[in-house]
Formats: sequence, C-alpha cells, structure tokens
Amino acid sequence: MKILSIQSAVAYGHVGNSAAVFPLQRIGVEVLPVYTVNFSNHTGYGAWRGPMIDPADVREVLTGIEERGVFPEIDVILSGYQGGEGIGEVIVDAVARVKAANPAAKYACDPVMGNAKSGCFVAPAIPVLLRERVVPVADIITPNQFELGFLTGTEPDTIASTLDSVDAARAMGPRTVLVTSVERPDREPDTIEMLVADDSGAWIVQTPRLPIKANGSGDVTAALFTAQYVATKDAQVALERTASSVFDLLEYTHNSGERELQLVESQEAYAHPRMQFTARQLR
Ligand code: PXL
Repeated sequence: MKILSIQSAVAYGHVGNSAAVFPLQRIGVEVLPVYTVNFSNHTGYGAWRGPMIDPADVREVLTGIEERGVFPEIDVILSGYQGGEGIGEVIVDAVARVKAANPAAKYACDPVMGNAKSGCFVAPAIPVLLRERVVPVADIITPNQFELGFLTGTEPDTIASTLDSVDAARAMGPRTVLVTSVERPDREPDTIEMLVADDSGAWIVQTPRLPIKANGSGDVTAALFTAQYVATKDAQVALERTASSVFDLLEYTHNSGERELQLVESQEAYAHPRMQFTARQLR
C-alpha cells in the first residue's frame, strides 16, 4: 500500500507526519510524506519556530511526485491539520489528480479544528474550508465529536445523536466516518470510546481513558485507521486494531512520564498491540 500523506513536520516530538509516518511504515505501508509546515515542535508548547510551507511550494512537491509517474500507484491520500488557509485547495487538487490516475484511490481527511476542551484552535477560515470544500470530496473522515458537531451543525452527545450526526456527515460525501473521543455522559467512568460507520454498519469500541493529553495521538489514530480500513475493507476490524494500537502507545507514553508520544519506543504497538479490544455492533 502507498499513502500520500500531506501533513506537518516537527523536529522535536510527534504530530502530523512526524506522528503518522513511522507507525504506517511499521505496519508495512509505503508513505510519501509531503510537508505543510516545518516547525521545531508542536504548537501545544505555545512557542515554536520555523516556516509554514507556501502552498505553491507544497503544490510543486506534489507535481514533482506526479511527474515521476507515481500517482497511479497511490492507494490513499491522507491529510490532517492544515497550517494555513491555502493548503486546502492544494489538497483538493491533489485528490482530483490522484483519482484521475487511480480511480480506486481513497481520500482520508482528518478535519482538524479543535476539541471539546480547547474549542477551535485553527485559523477561523479553516473550519469553513473543511466543511465546504474538503470534506465533500473525502471518502473517509476522522473527526472527534466536537469536529463532527461543527461539520454537521449538530451537537452530538449520546450514541444515538452521534449516529445521527454521522449520517448527516455521510450525506455530505464521505461514506466512512470514524468518530474519535466520543464522550457520552452515560459512559462507564474512566473510559473513552471511538465509533465508526460505513455502508455495512456501525461499531463502537471502548478503551480505558488514561490521564494524559498527548498531541499527535489523533494523527496516529487517523493514519492507522485509514491504512487498516483500506487494507481490510472491514470497519470493525480497522476500529479494533486502531483502538488497540493507540491505547498501547498511550499506555507506554503514560508510563514513561514523558510529555511527547513515545512513538518509536512503542513500535510493537502498531503491529502487535498488547491488548486486543473488541468492538460492539450498533447497527
Ligand atoms: O496534531 C495536529 C498538529 C499538527 N501540526 C502541528 C501541530 C499539531 C497539534 O498540536 O502543532 C504543527
């Protein structure tokens, strides 16, 4: 499998492509990383250095890949946090060009905007761009519950209302929706859930909630789910494998006491997670 992954680079720590690339490689995926920013560290520190990449330069890199004749071999385009407002159009254009070369290719969009705790943390134009231009051309989206609410103009909080919001999102274009961080009020204490729906059904998986906030865990989740789903075409299996791997990574990170994801040290988590969580079918 070949994944064209258009995301951030950070030198220190693990977000964006600096979180997604290694786990994908560890499960045998050939990744073509294209960078949208080149930062010292993630923005969670409040201070960072280094440039956002000019969208024209991102486009140049994509054109160079196209000129190598590689687009027909791309199985998936993956995108995440968009540093600037110009990147969305570059991504949409790349999706069209890859799909022209390989009609079976899938576009997986992680519509990064914010979360329930922090609210919106991207530039104000980005959520609108995602909702109106980018999500409609995606095959797979991986919003958290907060992002799902914004995309669909709803306020999902229970399983039933989250499924309704997922259906509203699926009516916008994407056939497959993974909702990360489902926080329904009546969930078991100290648990966190992820839910997926596609044309064959809907499933939910529950894992223990660890008391850490690790930037980049959503990027690893989106990358692993996308690769597992495109490889197996089975939403339940992809959900179970992703939850198991990400929990293992987070547990290792929590036990290390480090602030950054222990992405490399946890390499076994991607191929052979210690726990195997089972998903429950919702419909
Ligand atoms: O995890 C998304 C992300 C991507 N890129 C950069 C970030 C973050 C989150 O902190 O700072 C540069």
